[in-house]
Amino acid sequence: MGISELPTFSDACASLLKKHLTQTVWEEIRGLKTASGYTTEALMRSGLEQPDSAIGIYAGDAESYTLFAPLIDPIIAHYHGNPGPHPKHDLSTETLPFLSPMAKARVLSTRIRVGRNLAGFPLGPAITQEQRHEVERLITQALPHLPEALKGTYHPLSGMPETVRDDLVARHLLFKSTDRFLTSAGLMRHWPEARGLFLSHDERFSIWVNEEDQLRIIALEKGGEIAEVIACLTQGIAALSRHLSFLATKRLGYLTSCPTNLGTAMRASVHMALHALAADEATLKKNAAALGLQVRGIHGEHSQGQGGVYDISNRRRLGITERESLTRLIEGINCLAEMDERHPRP
Ligand code: ADP
Ligand code: DAR
Repeated sequence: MGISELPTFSDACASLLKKHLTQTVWEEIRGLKTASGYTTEALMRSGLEQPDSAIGIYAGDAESYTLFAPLIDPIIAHYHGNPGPHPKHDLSTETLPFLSPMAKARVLSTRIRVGRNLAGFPLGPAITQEQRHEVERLITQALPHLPEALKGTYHPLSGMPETVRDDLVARHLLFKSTDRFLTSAGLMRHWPEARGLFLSHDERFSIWVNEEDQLRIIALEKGGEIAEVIACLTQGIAALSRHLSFLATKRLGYLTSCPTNLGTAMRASVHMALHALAADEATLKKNAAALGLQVRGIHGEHSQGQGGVYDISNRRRLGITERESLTRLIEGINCLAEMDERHPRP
């Protein structure tokens, strides 16, 4: 039975769902359902069940982005800053700036990932058990076409010993198996069926299958050689794109289950030691936000910094090219390094 009245939120809730679900918007979207059966209630379930959500909604299919536009569009504009039509993708690295020596001395590792979802299927929150297995099959059929340098092994999550999974998560190579926001969104249904990790033999390239998005294509290296990491990622994306079709539109770029990942669906992050700025994490996050950066803990979203090391990444992904995102990230990292250098040590 769907929700009949405008949902109410606690005073402590600060989600974009709460901010943009006005009475007018509610009357425009209440009782709607997409062709794959995704309802208004399903769209909002994560934000209603997890009041500490920052965003609070997940799309269930491509149609969600048009049918529920009265609610999703203001959330997109709020998060991505009125992005306009998404520009042509640009993964070129020729004109990328360099990390300063101060920044390079602080950057421990670099990870760049993109989210992708297969055309012809709903997104994770609305996909059926059978469709999720079909997505896994199509992706694993494309893996042999990866170039020699990216060859590796696909590890299904089903049957993976706990100790192996824990080790891969600890080494930042595999997604966590519990996330209450994803659970509320229906993204953990039939877990761990049809979920898995492709890992190249040198562990520089990996693909997460059927986590928050159907693919997270990832390149990860020690140090701060951002151009090398994006080159590795681009090689992998190009090979997969020759065998798989991805959900995308002119307006929103690559479609993803969470609206924060639309557009490039790229999050480029460095693990950065900021021993002086770590003394005041709230100020660090404010300064990073002013530079268009997001601060996460060393185990990603909803985790803590450790020993002054944080995950610093680009915040925006829509209405901006990959090259522009990387340029702003590098410039922002250089600024943070300078602030950390100048800041009195605790
Ligand atoms: P996503 O990047 O897919 O949005 P998370 O923020 O949860 O998801 O990060 C996923 C994993 O990637 C976490 O284990 C996190 O520690 C790891 N990670 C992110 N950036 C880096 C980095 N620069 N170096 C090493 N591991 C990283
Ligand atoms: N936890 C959800 C999603 C925020 C963005 N992170 C994603 N998509 N992993 C929230 O609404 O806070």
